[in-house]
Amino acid sequence: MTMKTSDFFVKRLKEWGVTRIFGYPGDGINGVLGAIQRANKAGDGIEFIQVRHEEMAAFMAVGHAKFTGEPGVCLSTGGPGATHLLTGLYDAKMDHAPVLAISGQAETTARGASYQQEMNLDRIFADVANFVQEAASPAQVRHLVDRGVRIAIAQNGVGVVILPKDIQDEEWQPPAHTHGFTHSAVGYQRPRVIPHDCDLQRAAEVLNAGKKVAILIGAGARNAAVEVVQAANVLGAGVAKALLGKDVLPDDAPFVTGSIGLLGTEPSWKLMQKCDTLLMIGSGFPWTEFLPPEGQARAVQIDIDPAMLGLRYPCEVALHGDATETLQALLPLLTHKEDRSWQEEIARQVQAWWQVMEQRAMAPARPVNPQRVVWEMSPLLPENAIVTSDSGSCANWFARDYRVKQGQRASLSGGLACMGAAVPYAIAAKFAAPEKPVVALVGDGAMQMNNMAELITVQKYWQQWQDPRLIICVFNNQDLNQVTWEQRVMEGNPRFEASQQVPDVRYAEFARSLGLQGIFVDTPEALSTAWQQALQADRPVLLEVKTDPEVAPLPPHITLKQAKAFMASMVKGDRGAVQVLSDTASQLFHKKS
Ligand SMILES: Cc1ncc(C[n+]2csc(CCOP(=O)(O)OP(=O)(O)O)c2C)c(N)n1
Ligand SMILES: [Mg+2]
Repeated sequence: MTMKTSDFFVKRLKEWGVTRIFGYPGDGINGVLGAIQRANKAGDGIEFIQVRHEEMAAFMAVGHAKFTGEPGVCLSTGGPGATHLLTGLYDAKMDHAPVLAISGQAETTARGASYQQEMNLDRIFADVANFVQEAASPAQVRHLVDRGVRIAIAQNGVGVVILPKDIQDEEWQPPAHTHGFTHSAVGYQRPRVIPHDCDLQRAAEVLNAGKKVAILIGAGARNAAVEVVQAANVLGAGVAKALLGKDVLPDDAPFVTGSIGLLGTEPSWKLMQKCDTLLMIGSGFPWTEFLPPEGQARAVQIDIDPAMLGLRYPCEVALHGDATETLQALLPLLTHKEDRSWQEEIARQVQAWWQVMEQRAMAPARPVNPQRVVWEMSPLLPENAIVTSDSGSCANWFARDYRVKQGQRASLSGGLACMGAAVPYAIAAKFAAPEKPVVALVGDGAMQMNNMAELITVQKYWQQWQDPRLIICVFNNQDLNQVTWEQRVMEGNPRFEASQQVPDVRYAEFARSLGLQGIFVDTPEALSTAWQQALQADRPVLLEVKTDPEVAPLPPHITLKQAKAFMASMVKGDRGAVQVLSDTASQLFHKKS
């Protein structure tokens, strides 16, 4: 029986286990959409989720990959649809999430003719993709799917298949058994990647010699939580978490110091400043100023990606291996540290830090303290909740005030730190786990940029979700606040009204206009009830909170240089800064320089 190349393409995606595609149509990709439609009619299809913008489709594919471990798939027409995908694909690349992008293209007969919507898409995608190829003949399509998906999975990166319109509609031709054709296959099994015994031995020697061991984990330690806890116990270590590894370990373990970095905690900062030994597991955490100064600590690193080894700290032993298997092989070689004083000191700091967090969250603000929004959410969240955060000051509160529990999942755009990912990630989470409640934390700027439009996608699909609870919590501070603070603290400039102020929008009302529930909060006392209401709702909820832009997302430590720059911005006539001075001065000046 003959079939179109697009029908074969969809069939092959099915064979790879693809069940859902996030995308947006256009004439450049209509052949493939027709094939999805035919497959669905035959009862053997792929679910197509229509988004508002292709960038959001790519973010959803990333969210799917992060929350399921399966490759996420997004689709666009050629030209503008393809360029819209690009930012989301960079999110996949930078957070090592496997994503396949399918893009349309002008007809092969029009290529090179400056035709409408015709671009050299393979060049556009070349930097972001681990594999990119435009089809020029139906016989190619089999290996393009196979390579695109396999490389995306195996390299935790981006595969892009570009299909010109005419190829999609041509009769499918299997590759001939003759010169000039290739015969590819479906399927990929992850290998065991374990370092040699001699290298494990060297690593154990370094770790056993240390008296003050710090462990840093990232998303690469996701399946190794049990082994990380065992290692921390044996070594008497503290464990700090890079942001993408926030949900790898719950925050209730006494030696878990929480997030690290500018958005991190003081115990994580101290852990790194005082340790004599560092064990990094599955993390590409970029800000090396938050790691021990070079020479202070002897270091061991474990990473499945050799490109990440020896990159952030000069480790003595760099182990190329899977986190779980490598730790399992390493654990029997470690000796139990008798002296527990280092870990006990860390536990004391962690305990004290949670009190600081509570005090900061409960401090009065005008009108609502944004830290309190997340602080009040945290204990109310069910143990199967998934939390996403956008980029902006809410990422600070997500990092510090959200006390993640065992079983919860959480993520955000980490490496790219791109605005606009929270709602599409949350939508992808709802499709991947419709039985779980999902919360997205979003700033008003990010809401206006593109998250707001995706509320329409929520409205379109929410009734399909077994558990309809999806809470989009908007921090309405009428400011691009994270950057306002960067302008103040990093540059020493006062807030620049023209670039920072964002219009006041009625987010809760907008949600209501779509048939979703809208809750508006402008007093701190109402927060707890609002969260409870949202968590009991029978439909998605937009929880809009009027938050105070003058609550500083202070880094865990602040350098004297930054403090001086901050002070300079005050005297240059920054109105908000005068208000904030009294609140933050004490936090600033008992920090190290
Ligand atoms: C696409 C993109 N553009 C710009 C930035 C720089 N940026 C980071 S946070 C931020 C402010 C976000 O404002 P909002 O969403 O209102 O959150 P707030 O910080 O006010 O809580 C900006 C502009 C970015 N990360 N991504
Ligand atoms: Mg804002």
